[in-house]
Amino acid sequence: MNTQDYIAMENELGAHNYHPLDVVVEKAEGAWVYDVEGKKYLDCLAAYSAVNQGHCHPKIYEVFVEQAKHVTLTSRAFRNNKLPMLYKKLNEMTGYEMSLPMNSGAEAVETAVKLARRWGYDVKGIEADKAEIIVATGNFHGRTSTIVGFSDDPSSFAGFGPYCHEAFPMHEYGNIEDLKSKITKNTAAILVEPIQGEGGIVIPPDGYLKAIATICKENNILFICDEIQSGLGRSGKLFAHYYEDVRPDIVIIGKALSGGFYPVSGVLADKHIMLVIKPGEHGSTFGGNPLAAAVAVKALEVLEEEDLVNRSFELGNYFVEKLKAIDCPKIKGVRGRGLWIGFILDRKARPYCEILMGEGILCKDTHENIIRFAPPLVITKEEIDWAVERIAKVIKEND
Ligand code: IF1
Repeated sequence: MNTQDYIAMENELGAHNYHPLDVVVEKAEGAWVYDVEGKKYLDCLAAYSAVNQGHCHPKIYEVFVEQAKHVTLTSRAFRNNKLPMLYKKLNEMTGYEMSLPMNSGAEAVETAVKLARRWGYDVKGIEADKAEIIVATGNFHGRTSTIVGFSDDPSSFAGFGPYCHEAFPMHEYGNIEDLKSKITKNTAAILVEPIQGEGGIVIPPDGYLKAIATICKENNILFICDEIQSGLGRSGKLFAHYYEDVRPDIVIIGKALSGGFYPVSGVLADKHIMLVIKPGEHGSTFGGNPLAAAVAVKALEVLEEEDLVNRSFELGNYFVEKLKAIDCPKIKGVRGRGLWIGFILDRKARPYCEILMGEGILCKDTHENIIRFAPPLVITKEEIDWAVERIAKVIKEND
């Protein structure tokens, strides 16, 4: 079968809930993927930052296969010898006293919502069923019906209601005065991405996160940071909120937590928050399974062993400077933190993604006119040079 055969089968038999590029990937390694015709592409999306460690990282693969020979899943009705090691690794690496493991990012966000509400009722004393969590315009936190219910993007929420909007007041991302105006006696938490990914790598004004932390402290409100995409090295620091030296009450992680081998996500918090959820009140069949835990420990170790966070910082700055040096009026701006870059055009970006695919670069547009460049953090300077040469050529030579 060739590319067209796979596409035809997918269109005939699969739900049409995506509009992917017409590339059929058969193999992937490091920063590169290979299609069914053997053509290679530099991956500048990294599965939306789930493969920060590079595709099919050999050390994570080794742990994945070895653990799969022992035990993969017992449910949480029993204990296993790998989950405590993940708790320990996350505690040592992040400083949070506890973690609660889940599978998808959305499940971890839902967990944070439940944790904050329960804390609001049991600790803050909010009236039953009145807890509010303030969210931001332009947010993306996943696709469950609760989560899309507090999105302001019609492509996420339209046609999937009804919703409980009063439970999720919305403030303008970056606008502290607007945020303050949304606080009530029922506010349990404020939930933000420290940098908005889907919004097109939107970096908030300096001091925004610090101001949220201060407001939360002054008003007995939990500060929740969704680091599912921005975390684990993507932004050039372990967490993007480190740029403002704040310590959120709850941090949500996922994606690169497994290096792309397995859905692993989680919530980090200290005991006085985490323990408001009692035994039997939350969980999932696969949450915290030994295969997920073993893979996640190794994925975190690889980030450290290969110094991928600093690599992201340094090579991200290099990539941004090279893109800014492209002299072309179609480019309205380049913004980013670490190897997480928004390339802003004055026109629709998707056609350029398709032309770039022909040049051997895979990337994804967002919000019409922005191309995201977010390669695996193992990319080399030479590969960045190779990519920028082609990006410049494609942007200049195509209207
Ligand atoms: C898709 C983008 C979309 C996330 C943040 C939670 C989640 C995500 C900050 C939910 C997931 C993924 C979903 C994926 C495409 C990608 C994405 F923002 F990264 F670009 F959709 F907007 N918080 N983001 O970024 O995690 O449940 O997906 O594991 O839906 O195709 P998930």
